[in-house]
Amino acid sequence: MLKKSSTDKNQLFVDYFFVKFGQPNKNIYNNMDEQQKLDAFQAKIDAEIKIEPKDWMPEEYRKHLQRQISQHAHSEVIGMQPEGNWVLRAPSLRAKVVLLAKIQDEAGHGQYLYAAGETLGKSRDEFIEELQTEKAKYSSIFNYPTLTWADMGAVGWLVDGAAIVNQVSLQRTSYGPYARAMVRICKEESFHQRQGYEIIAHMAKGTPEQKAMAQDALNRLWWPSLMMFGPHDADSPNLGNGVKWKIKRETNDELRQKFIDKTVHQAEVIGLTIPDPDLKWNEETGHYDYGKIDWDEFWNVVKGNGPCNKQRLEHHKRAHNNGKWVREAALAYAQKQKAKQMVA
Ligand code: BYC
Repeated sequence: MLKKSSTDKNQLFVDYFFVKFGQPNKNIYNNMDEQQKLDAFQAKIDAEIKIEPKDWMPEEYRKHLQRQISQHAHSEVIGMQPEGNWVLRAPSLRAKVVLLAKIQDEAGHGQYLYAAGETLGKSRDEFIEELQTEKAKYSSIFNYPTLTWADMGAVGWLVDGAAIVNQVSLQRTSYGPYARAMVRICKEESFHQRQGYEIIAHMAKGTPEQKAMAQDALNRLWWPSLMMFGPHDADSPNLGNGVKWKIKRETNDELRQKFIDKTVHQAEVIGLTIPDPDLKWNEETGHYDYGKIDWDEFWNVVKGNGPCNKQRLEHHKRAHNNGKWVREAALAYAQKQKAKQMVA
């Protein structure tokens, strides 16, 4: 099939409007009533034309994205903490350098995502305030402790592995700045996944004690990794709008299934066992069947009662307060430069 170029897609949109409203594309929203605007917006989404910051968009679409993008950004930043815990205890200089580089990448992901979120008309300060006052969420997975070096392997392999599955799909999300941020993030995430898999594979081939540590990390982090994809589709209140507006290209359950199907084989290759007695290949569906996820545990963690929720937020607040002078200095410097340019 021939791929439609963006010009073709734009033409499709314009054609649609001539047929439906008999008006040209320029300033198309100006003379429309609310329902026509919504129809026009949906037609654009259906024609696979990206929505850009200055385009008209329904308030609900804007809010949906502010919520999702900021929560994604918070996850990247809070997600640095469980790994930061191991920088000083990495078992070799190489391991330390690689881990440090990975954690710095996560900070960068947070930056791209906050910047993408800000294009929707909310400031970074507001997003951070929502995180610190627990109005905004971040991924449940980061509320579990990282107890051994094997956890650094399991985080990269499973947590970044799950994140990639979701984020590859988000590269095609309908909001331009979010989709573009995902392209770069995905490239970096695949390095993260490989560094984690290398650690866990190395330990799985090591002494019996090392192999036991690798299995223990898998046992503790497997189920929380499956929870990263969110509740089952039937219990996902944001799914309807997410799919209609092509913010979400695949559902929580579809992505979770993709992750399971590809990860089971990776565990087999290194001789580890997925901690799920109900895991079984299903010839008919062409997928693995899996056991029941403990949704009580999930909601308990999401509501702030996981093993590390309090610790993670307190650390974020402390670091944010300690960095206040840096933000003030950067702002003063920028203002000074701007004043100089005005004089010149
Ligand atoms: N944890 O209607 P649903 C990384 C909430 S970081 C906490 O299905 P939606 C990394 C959900 O927000 C990558 N909360 O929602 C970094 C909603 O509550 P609100 C993180 C969760 O949005 C450092 C409610 O439950 N990736 O890779 O359609 C080191 C109902 O859910 C969770 C992203 O953030 C959860 N797991 O779907 C290493 C991806 N799941 O907001 C690695 C971007 C659900 O209505 N986000 N909730 O109060 C998404 O793709 C979607 O937002 C989700 C949820 C799939 C997470």
